[in-house]
Order: sequence, then structure tokens, then C-alpha cells
Amino acid sequence: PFLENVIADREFREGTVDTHYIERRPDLLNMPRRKDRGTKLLRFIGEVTVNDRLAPEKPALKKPPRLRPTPEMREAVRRQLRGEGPVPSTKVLLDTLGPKGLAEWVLKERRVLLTDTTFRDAHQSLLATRVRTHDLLGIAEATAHFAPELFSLEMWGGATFDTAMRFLKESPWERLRRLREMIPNLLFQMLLRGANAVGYTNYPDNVVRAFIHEAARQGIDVFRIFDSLNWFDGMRVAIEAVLETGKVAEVAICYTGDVLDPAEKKYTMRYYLDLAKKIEAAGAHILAIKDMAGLLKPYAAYELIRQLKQEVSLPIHLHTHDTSGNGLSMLLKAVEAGVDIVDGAIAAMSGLTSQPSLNSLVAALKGTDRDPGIDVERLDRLSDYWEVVRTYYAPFESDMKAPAAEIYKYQMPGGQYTNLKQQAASVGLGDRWPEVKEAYALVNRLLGDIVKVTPSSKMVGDFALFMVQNNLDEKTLFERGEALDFPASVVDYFMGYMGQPPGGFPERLQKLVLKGKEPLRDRPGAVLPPADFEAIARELEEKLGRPPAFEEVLSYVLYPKVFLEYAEHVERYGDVSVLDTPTFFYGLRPGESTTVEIERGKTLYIRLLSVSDPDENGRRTLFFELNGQMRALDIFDRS
Ligand code: 3PY
Ligand code: ZN
Repeated sequence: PFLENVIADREFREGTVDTHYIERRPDLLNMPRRKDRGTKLLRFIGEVTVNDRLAPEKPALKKPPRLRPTPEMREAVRRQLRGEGPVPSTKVLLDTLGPKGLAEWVLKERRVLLTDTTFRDAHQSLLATRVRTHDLLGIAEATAHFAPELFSLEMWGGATFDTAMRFLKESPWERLRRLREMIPNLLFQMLLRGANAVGYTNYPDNVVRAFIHEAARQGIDVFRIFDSLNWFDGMRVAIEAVLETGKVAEVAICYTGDVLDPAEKKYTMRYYLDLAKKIEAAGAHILAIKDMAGLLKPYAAYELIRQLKQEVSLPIHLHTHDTSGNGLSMLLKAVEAGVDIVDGAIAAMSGLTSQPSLNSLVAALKGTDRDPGIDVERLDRLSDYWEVVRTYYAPFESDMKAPAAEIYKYQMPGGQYTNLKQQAASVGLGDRWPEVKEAYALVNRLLGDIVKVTPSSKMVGDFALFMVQNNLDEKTLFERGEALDFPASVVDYFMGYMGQPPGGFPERLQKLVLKGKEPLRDRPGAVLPPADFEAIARELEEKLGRPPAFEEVLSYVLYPKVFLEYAEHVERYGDVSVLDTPTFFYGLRPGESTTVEIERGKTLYIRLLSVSDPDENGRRTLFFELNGQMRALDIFDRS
């Protein structure tokens, strides 16, 4: 089996193996994958069809247009990859010039450079992070060829890492590798929560380091690093690790408040300029302004970018959310002030809590001296694809229909604004949403006005729900707090597990929450015992019954329970990422069929013929056709 596995292995066939190949790939020692993949998939489809479909009625879903690059587009990308031609590949620039050279190149570009967030933040913000690898792969080749002028694709990290395993039952690592294969010319960018990595709490330093090294090895080029409290120490280890990899350390300042508000005492221009200088001194290659809630207003953006440009010499990359509807005007003012790179999303996945539309931005800048030089027609074709694919995810859409200027008051990050509303509804507070928003603002004030972004924003959200559920206001919180058990995230926060907020913790509230427990005053990463990866690999081998790959050890360290449940799902149903999204979410109806490419050149044709009524034990029999053969399957109906 070992030789068979090696010969079948993609890395081996491509001839990219190095001397650590065998050591890195213990999975090659496993028995050949069981040949019953078809049966496992039928079982999964059966379960979804009978029990787990997202909606009782399957919506009429169209197939997305298949976008094929023209021969000219293919030639242009081939030239890019050879380092020739009018439009350089940013990926080739990084690989040849290194991160500093790339940053110098960015500074010299007159055009404003663009990052497309469609593969990560756009769907995290609009569709609860549910977009599947299958649909990303469906547009990957076209994206590389229709928009080769992009600076980068943000396509990994943030909430996508755990969501992939938790809800989509697919491997985030496999997503990265497969996209990398199909998109050789664009920089891949990820969002990294500093010492929280892609999680919700601080990890030991060696975990953060190992995660970054593995992500870099597997294809991430640009690491956007932030700390959820703008605590510089919380980013230090991550910055150092990225610098070791030779990839781009893009270090972020999270923007909050209103820098032009004369009443602003904490998050002032001086605050941002000082933090930017610290980031520059730490060796960052790019400075990011991460406006996660869309609070940066157009004229504030102009002033902020103008002054940052005077005081730091790094390229500036601006990220925002369009919740207020002012996103595009804000980006235009930032472009006027000299911002180097900005984030947007493909039209059909833009707007509201997502990023402003790249298509609109490109159209607005056409013919100006900072024209991004991208063909808007081609972006529109990419949007045609997303317009159809987005309909598959309809159950994850929020009911937000119009821009909300109230975001300036409530300050909730893009994804959270709609998520928290659903969370409130799920705990029976649906009709008290206005109170939840007010509580969110109140909690922020009680905490001393903190930066709110994952994970600190989740904590504020949990705290706000807790206030409303317990009918608390500022006064009764302190009167009754002794007797109340605060949400786990709130306790974690006051314990210092998310780091230290600028200005410290409000003491009275901290005492109330911690009830005598001693909080950390140091960096959690420095006091948490380092992960013993070898011992963890052995422990995981026990559980899986096979030696794990290193990436699996990392997934397990970051998300033990989620990873094990995912691994169990794979064991039971095989790799379900190969299914098309309508089948994955809604199953099949009698008479419907689907084709599944389980590996290159190996396709299963599956048709559901009929579903019986349940027998006295609640079992239904499903008749399938699998590559021309009849298959019957019993599924217990849990309804
Ligand atoms: C994340 O951390 O997932 C974010 O998108 C923060 O804005
Ligand atoms: Zn964002």
C-alpha cells in the first residue's frame, strides 16, 4: 500500500518532494483508501435527504455559468508566471524579490492595488462563512485569469478555518492546497488573529508559530495579523514567525471610534500614528488598517491615511465593511489620500456587512490617475457566477436589506451585526433586538471602550445578550452581579486570556466577574505550557487509529472537539467536499441526479430513484442508481 499511495500522491507526481517528504506524510503509510467511497456518499446524501436538509423544500437552483479563460487570458497568465508582460504577478514578485522587495514595488505603483475578499470575508460577513471549497474551486481558474491584476485574494483564516470543519465537514488545509494549484499567479492572503491564531482565545507561542509555518508552507503568502484589543504584545510572536517564513507580514491596526471626533479621547490620531510606528519598527512589510465594523468615515479616512503616509514609510492596505453604505466613498477618499491597496468583494458578494464592490470601485476609478487597470466587464463575469452560487446559501442570508448608519453608534463588526441578531433570536430575544444593540453599546462603555473584533467582539456580544436575558442595566448589574454566573467568554476576557486592553480592565467589574480568581497580567502565550506536538500526535493516533499528518495535529490542537467530530464524519461518509452544494445542503429528491468527481478522472453518477414511507421502526428505504447499478439503503427517519 505504501508504494501505491506514493505513486498516487499529487506531490510525488508533481516531483516537488523534498527530503522530508516521507517524514511529513505519515498518511502515505495508511492502507489504500477504502474503495467504498460511493456507498459512504450515498449514505450521506440519504441522511441529508431524509433528516438534515436545510429547508423542507428544495429551492429551484440554477447551475452557475462556466467561465472559460480565452487563449489570450491564458497567454497573459503564462507570461506573468515567466515574469514578463505588462501586468506583473504579485506572487512571482514575492517569490523573486522577497517581502521587502514586494513592498517597495507596491510603493512605486501609481495605480491603486486591489485585494478580492470574496473567498473569505465577504461570505464570512454575508453567509455565515458557509461557502464551500467546491464553489471556490468552480471559480478559481477564472479568477486567476479574469483578474490577474489583483494584488491578492483573501481566501483563508478568520472564521473559515473552524467553520470548514465544523459545518462543511471539509479540511481547511485541503482548501488551501487545491486553490493554490489552480491559482498560481496571485498572492494568497489570510486573516490571523495574532495570539488567537484562527481561534477565540490565546494559544501557546509554539502553537502560533507552528501554525504560521505550516500555513506558509502550504501556500499562504500574506499574513494579515491583528490583535482583538490592538494590544501590540499580542501580535509580537505572530509577526516574528511570519518574518521567519519569508512571507509578507501585514500587521493591522484595528480602527474604532471616530478619529475626527473632537470628543474622542482614546482612539485619537496620535493613538493610531503611534501604533503604526510600533508596527513599522517591528519589521512589518505592510501596514493594514482594519476597519472591521465599517466605522471609518470618508473624511476621517482621508485624514488618517494622509497622516499615516507622512509618518510611516510602509505601504498601507485598507480594509472596511460597507454596513453604513459609505464604504465606497470612504475608499475613494482614501485613494485620494494615497492609500496603496484596498479590499473589496466581487459585486454579487459585496455591500452591506461585506466589503464594498470591487466592480463599482474599478468603474469609479477608471480614467483617473490611480486607475486600478482592471477590466470591469471581466469582474462582472465573475459576479455572474457568484450571483447564482449565492442562491445555494439562501438559508444563511440575513434579513438586512439596506445600509445601516446606526453602525456608527453600535460599532459591531460586519459579520457580527447580522450574526448577533440571529443569536438573539435563537435564545428567544428576537423581538428585543433593539435592547440587545443598546446593551452592546452599554457593555462597551462599561469595559472602558475597547476594540471589538473577534474574539473581543464575541465576548461583548455574549455579555450584551446576558444583560438583556437577565434584564440588567448598569445599576442592577453591579447590585446583582455577585450572584450571577457570567458567560465563559466574559470570564476569559477578564482573566486576561484574550490579552490586555489598552488602559487596563475596569477593576470593579473585573472583581464582579472573576469572583476571587486571579487574572493574568502577562502575555498568555508566555505562561501557557508549550504544546508537545509529539505527544499530541501519539494521542491523536490513538483516537484516529492511524498516524496523523502534521496539519491534522495542528487542527486538533486548535479545535480538539471540532476536529475529532470532523474526522469521525470523514470516517463515516468519506470526503463530502466533492459534492455539489445543492446536494450537500438539500440532498436529492426522487428523480434527481448528481455527478460527483471523487478524484481526477473518476466520476460517480448518482440518481435517487425513490424514498419509501417509514416502516414501523421509522426506517425509510432509499433506492439509488450508482453508476448504473441499483443500490438500496435504509435510513432512520428522525422526524
Ligand atoms: C475574524 O477575525 O474572523 C474577522 O473577520 C475579524 O474582522
Ligand atoms: Zn473584515
